[in-house]
Amino acid sequence: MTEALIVVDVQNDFCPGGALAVNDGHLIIPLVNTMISDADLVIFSQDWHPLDHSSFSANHIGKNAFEQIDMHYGPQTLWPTHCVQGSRGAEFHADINLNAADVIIRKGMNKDIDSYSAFYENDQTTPTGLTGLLKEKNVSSVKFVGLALDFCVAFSALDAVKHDFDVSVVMDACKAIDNQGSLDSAITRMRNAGVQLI
Ligand code: VGL
Ligand code: ZN
Repeated sequence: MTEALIVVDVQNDFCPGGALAVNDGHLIIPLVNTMISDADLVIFSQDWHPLDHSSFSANHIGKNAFEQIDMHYGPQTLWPTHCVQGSRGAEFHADINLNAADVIIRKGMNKDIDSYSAFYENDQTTPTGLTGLLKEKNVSSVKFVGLALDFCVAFSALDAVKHDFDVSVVMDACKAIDNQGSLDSAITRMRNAGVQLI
């Protein structure tokens, strides 16, 4: 059986200088590159939004970034405009070993639904196809690294547990946004779900 390394959203907009920068986001890159060179199967996720995406505060009159709104699928945090398809901010950081990626999964393309997880959009039902890919490749365990720990990494890890993969998150190879307690809450949810935090 195979272990997959899932490298979540190591994109310019989540690194210092980017539109939704995660503090010290780029500092994980050397460790992630080492892990990539040791992995059987390497999957990158890429946040990839249209400019009119409903998670952008700019698309809601009178709303600011980091406010919550109610979407048809539940509460949604509004974000600064980030990872717009084809923009420099949406590109992978220049130092990550992109050449070693076996597969790149894009997410967040549907303007009406945000997608933190690399498995499902935030409605929890629209799949990206990643589960099928992992099953077909005989993957039994998945290890997550990347940005941001409290959003896309955590949501992806929680979905992976639901599909009975053996799931771990390498904490030193992640950085968090940590907005309004989001990091503590993500850690608690992952622990309770059986994600190994290593
Ligand atoms: C992410 C917020 C919005 C992430 C993506 O990669 O963690 N967070 N879009
Ligand atoms: Zn996004």
